[in-house]
Amino acid sequence: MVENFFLEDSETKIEAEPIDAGVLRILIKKDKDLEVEDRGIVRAEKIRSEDIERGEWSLEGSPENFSIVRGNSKLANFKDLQFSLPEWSEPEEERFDEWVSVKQEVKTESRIYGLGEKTGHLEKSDARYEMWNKDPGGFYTPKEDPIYMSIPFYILVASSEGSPKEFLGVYLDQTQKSKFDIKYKSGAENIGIAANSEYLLLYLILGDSVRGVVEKYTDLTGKPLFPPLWALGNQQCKWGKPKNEEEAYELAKEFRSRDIPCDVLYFDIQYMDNYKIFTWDRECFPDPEEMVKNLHDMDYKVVTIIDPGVKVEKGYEVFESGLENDVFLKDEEGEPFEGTLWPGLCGYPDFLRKNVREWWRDLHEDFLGYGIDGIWDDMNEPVIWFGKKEIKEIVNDLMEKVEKNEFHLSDLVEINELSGRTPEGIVHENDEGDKVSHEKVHNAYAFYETMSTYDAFDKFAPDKRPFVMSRSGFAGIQKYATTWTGDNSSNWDHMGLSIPIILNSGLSGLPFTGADIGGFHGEIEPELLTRWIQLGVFLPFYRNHSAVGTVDQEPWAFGEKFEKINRKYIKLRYKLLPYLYTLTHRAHEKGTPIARPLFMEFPDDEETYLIQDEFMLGSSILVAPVLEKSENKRHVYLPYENGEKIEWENWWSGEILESGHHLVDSPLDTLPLFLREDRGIPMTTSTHSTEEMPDKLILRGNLKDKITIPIYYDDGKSEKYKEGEYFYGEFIIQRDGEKAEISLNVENDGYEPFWEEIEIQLEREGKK
Ligand code: MIG
Repeated sequence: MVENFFLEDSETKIEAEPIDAGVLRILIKKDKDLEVEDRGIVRAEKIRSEDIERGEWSLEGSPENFSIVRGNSKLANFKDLQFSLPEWSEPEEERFDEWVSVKQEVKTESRIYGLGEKTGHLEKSDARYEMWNKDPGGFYTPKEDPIYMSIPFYILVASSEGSPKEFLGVYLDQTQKSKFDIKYKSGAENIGIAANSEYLLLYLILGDSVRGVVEKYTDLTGKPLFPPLWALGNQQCKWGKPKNEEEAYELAKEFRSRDIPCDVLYFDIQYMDNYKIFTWDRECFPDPEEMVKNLHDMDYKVVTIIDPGVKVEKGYEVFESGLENDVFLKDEEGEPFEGTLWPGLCGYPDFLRKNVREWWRDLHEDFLGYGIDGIWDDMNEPVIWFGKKEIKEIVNDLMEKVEKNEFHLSDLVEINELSGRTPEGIVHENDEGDKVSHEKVHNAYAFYETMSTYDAFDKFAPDKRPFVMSRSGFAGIQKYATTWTGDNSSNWDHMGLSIPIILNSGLSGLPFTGADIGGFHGEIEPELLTRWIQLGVFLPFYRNHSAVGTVDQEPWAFGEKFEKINRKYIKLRYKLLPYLYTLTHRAHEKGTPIARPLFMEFPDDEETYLIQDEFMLGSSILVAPVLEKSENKRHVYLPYENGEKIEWENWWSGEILESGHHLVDSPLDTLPLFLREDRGIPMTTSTHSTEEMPDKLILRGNLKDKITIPIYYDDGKSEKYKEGEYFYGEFIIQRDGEKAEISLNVENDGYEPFWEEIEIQLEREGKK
């Protein structure tokens, strides 16, 4: 039987509870009798095992300075516990008045990863990070913090001479504003952790590898959803396009006539009637049901955007039923809070409450009923440009200043800065009827929203695998939604930045993430678009998207020369689908990232730990995208495995390169790509969309001795895989002198695989 154990002094108490052999829950609280509010993020009850020996773990020291010990080894050391804003923090707004903080002592040479969707480097040291979901207002700088999403989870990799590396995950299970100082202002040997709260609730996660820690973390916060196969295809989006039904068909036809595979068309806010959610602009889209049907007939899927703000308007059905069901957030006087978003003044649903989530779920009945395939939940940080009361105050204030002749231009600058800052005095109500300030719930707003959007599929499209995409999020959102990195920019820096963000998201439980390919904000150059498409092919989620008013960036936008290369790479994406799908299924089952930092696959190779311009897709392919303009040769590092040199195969030439540094050719039509020694991937030929599966399986491998190639396959669109209707097997390719022997171990044959023919590609040394 598990028992809790604790440390205390006259004021403070630290309670520890082993959840399973590798997970310890630690609660640090000022007031001993304090009850912690459960926000429903962690599913400890799911993994809590009964036969944990408490004897393995102990707490040593005093509440101000304590260590966590297991067996004979000290796993973590925490010190300087204080119940105030720590000295390493920036000053705070008054409303965030109560703080608790602690420092985890770490070795200066230790490395820290994760922290979800954060800008900056792959390795997170030497910086501070804030967890407060925020739309940075249309675009962000490569150092912007915070941005849309908060995942208060990091992975520490510690190494000391002569002893094996240690891996530790630390998750702060609190949705309040929090802060992390990674070996920066808190000192080179510390990680500062602070929360706007009167307690700290931490989970320590042990693993013998980065992969192990991530997988455990997703035991705790939930396994990622399994997207339908089409969501791995090419997805086309642009704000403002298609602006009407005809344009949608034109776009759909254009991909086909240009022989560029495409699976999904997105409808951004232009489809709505005056930005009223769950409506259509009937002049431009007279019969959306018919349009969706027609697009389905052309083998496209349709995803529509939904914002959280419900326009305050008499007679507007969604608003009226919202009032009737009392779903909106309130102000301190208990009146519905009103704030501005695209339609003007809006009410915001209080997703914290179950009945509100059910109300939201039910709003999807029509859309899902007539076949819409995916829902894109945007602006759910939530964005509130201004509260109604704020607007009144600002206007009065300005009027007064103008009358008194005290108006300065800087007053307008100040207003601009106020825009998008979460207004004060917003109140939620929980299922028990208690009031909860928005400050405590803010970071999880999108989490609760997507929980409900996800449920809509169960109810109104039970035959479909849910597809929900969300901009904001919190730890655990992976159960309900896929995410993207928001409003990036069309420049080379942002393309490079997308790699560390996506890799760290994967290490934080979000394996299925992408950035707007081509960049959202600003005008793209042809060469950058091509390089970005090449990169996007190897990242989990592939969507081309850009802002209204920017130059078009479809794959054909810049003429034949570029289109040809773009086509080749998008087709390569489709050829890789069996591999991508197998990886995506694994991510769903285990939480294992799809795109991986090199060190995850080559933990013994010290050089890999800071590399952020290369990554592994699964464990077989190393991707070294070109991230600089006019770079016809690229420096590439090919890792060592277990301290040994291995042989990497250049994907394009078949040439064998040994572990180490190389300069490789990278003309515009070449993204440097390498197959790892004794690894392989399942591939196929390309088709126009995932609706049509080819009948050929291609096994491509870099064979030295023996390769194992797993492959997962199912209908790609339903939930039947849960009842065993899937195929899973492993091909084994074994060298036997000059020959290779191939066998297949089928583990589950609940679904007919797509191939009728298998082609084996094992050529090396340019013999392709
Ligand atoms: O205020 O719906 O990040 O992808 O195109 C901007 C319009 C609102 C922000 C999203 C972006 C989307 C845009 N939205």
